[in-house]
Amino acid sequence: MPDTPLLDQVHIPADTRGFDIPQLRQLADEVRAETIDAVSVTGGHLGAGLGVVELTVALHHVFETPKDILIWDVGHQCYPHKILTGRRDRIRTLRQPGGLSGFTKRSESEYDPFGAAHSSTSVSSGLGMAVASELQGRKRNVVAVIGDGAMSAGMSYEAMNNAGAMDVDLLVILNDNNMSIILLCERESSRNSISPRQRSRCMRVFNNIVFALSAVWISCNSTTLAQHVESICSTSKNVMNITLMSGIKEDDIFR
Ligand SMILES: Cc1ncc(C[n+]2csc(CCOP(=O)(O)OP(=O)(O)O)c2C)c(N)n1
Ligand SMILES: [Mg+2]
Repeated sequence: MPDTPLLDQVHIPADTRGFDIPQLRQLADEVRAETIDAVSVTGGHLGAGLGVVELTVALHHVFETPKDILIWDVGHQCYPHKILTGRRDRIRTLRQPGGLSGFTKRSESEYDPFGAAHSSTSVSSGLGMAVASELQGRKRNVVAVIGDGAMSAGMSYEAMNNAGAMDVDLLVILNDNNMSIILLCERESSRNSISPRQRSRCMRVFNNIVFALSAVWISCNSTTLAQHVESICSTSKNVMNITLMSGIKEDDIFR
C-alpha cells in the first residue's frame, strides 16, 4: 500500500476545499499512487483514470459536489473520483462480484448523479439536469466531463446543439487525451493492413452465414442441434474478430 498521509485525511471532497495548491498537488500524487495500487489488485481501466487525476482533484476542490453535479462520460475514468468520494475503503473491490462498479453508479453514491458505461451521454444528461435545476429554482453547477472519443459520437453533437440553443448554465470539459478504445482498435487494424470497412464487410458476410444457419436450426426444431449451432457461431465469431484484428487480409479468408 502506498504512503498517503494527505489522502488519509480526505474522506469526502469537502475535506479538500481548504487545501492550498501544493497540498492539492500532493493529494493528486497520492490519489495516483492509490489508483495504481488498487488496479494492480483488481485490474480494470488504468490509463483513463490516471489521465484525469489532477482534473478530478481540481473539480472536487472547486465545485461543491455532491450539491453541484459532476458527470463523467462513459464512467471508465472514475476510479480517482471514487477514491475521493467516500469509497476508498472498497476501492480494491472494483469490478469484483459484490464490489464497486467499474463505472459511476447512482445506487453506489450520491456523488454519482448519473450511471452510464455508454459513451457520449454526459452532455445531454447534464443538460437535462441543468434544465431541471432551473425549473426547480435550484442554484447549482452542472459539469459534464467528456473525452475526445466520446465527443465524436452523434449524441454529443445533438446535445451540444441543444445546449447551445437553450441558454442554460452547463459546463462541458473536453478531456482531450488523443486516445479512445475505439481509436486504438482502428490504429491496430490499419497497421495490420485491414481497414474498418473491410472488417465490417467480413462481419456482414459472417452474419449472413449465421442467419442462414439459424433458419436451418429453426426449421429442424431440434434443441441439441440448436445448441451446437449456437456454440459454433459464438466460437467462430470470436475467432473471426481476433483474426481480423490481428491482420489476416479479407482475401485470405474469403477467396
Ligand atoms: C454507446 C457506446 N458506444 C461505444 C462505446 C465504447 N466506448 C467505450 S469508451 C469509448 C470512448 C473512449 O474514449 P474517450 O471518451 O476519449 O475516453 P478515454 O478512453 O480517452 O478516457 C467508447 C466509444 C460505449 N461505451 N458506448
Ligand atoms: Mg480520450
